[in-house]
Amino acid sequence: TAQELALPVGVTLDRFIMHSQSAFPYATGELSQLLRDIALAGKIINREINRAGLVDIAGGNGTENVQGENQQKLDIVANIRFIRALKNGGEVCAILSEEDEDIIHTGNNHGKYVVAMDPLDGSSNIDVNVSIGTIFSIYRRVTPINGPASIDDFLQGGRKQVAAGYILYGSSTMLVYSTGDGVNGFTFDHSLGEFILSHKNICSPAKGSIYSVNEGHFHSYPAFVQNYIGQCKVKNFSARYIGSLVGDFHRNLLKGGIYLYPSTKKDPKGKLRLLYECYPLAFIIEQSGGKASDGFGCILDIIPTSFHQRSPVYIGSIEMVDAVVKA
Ligand code: AHM
Ligand code: MG
Repeated sequence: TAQELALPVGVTLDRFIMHSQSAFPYATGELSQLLRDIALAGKIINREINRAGLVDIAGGNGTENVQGENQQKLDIVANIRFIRALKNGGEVCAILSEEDEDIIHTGNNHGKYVVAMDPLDGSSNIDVNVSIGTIFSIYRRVTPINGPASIDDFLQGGRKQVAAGYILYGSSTMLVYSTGDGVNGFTFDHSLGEFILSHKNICSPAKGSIYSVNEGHFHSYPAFVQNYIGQCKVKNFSARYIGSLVGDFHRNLLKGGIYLYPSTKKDPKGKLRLLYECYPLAFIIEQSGGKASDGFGCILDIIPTSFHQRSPVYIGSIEMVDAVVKA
């Protein structure tokens, strides 16, 4: 496997992708190219985010950006940039985005892949200079090549993902992804303009002592979740909640912990979206040895029915996820 083809930390993402390609079940290179396109989109969004604090100043001057677009909110900008990168890359025939009701046809009908994504997650943190992220999920299309993509390409189910990952725009910018052969993390080196392999073969610790949940909604959570939060307090666990799924997930992946977004009385399916928030992170957590549940079964086994459907999610260290379900 690619993990066995040892590559040292410090190699570039391009080198890593090239090296791993030989281990892909279908080594035609298209998935490799698609991963490079996503990395490029991540770099572009990273650039936009880094100057976000200046946008209002520029906007005040009535300026437009280089493409002649009016200055827009960052999540919209990220959506546009991502779609453009995937269109130009050519491997993707259609995209599902949190920002758009319907799927977006790229015009690349020969493309073998579809991508579901949340281009900029953690919207409440965008304007206050706190970590945000991009989440993506990749499927091989099931509709015939050279024709249009359809809903069937996106509703294949979480186990059919061929790759998934996220980009975290934090104190460093990181790309973390899996093609079903373990999880690897790459840190963006600004001076080189490259993602560098920094976190090789990430393994989710089986136990943890961090819990991440919006406790303000405690009284509307199901009894088992309230019980579990109670257990965390008895055990003196640390509460850590950024309100950016990617950031909270990433911390818990590295340190051991659980992220919870339960159902509430008002939102029986919780808040997070199955196709481009829960599935991709569930893919990553399982690939790293952790677990993702909706309180009943594995997130990846949920049968999808619509583009923007929601699901409760309990995700992270395997023993913690098992404990919440039993609580
Ligand atoms: P968004 O897609 O509108 O940004 O919402 C998703 C975000 C997650 O990143 C975060 O974990 C969660 O919403 C926070 O929600 P809440 O403010 O209800 O705790
Ligand atoms: Mg989101």
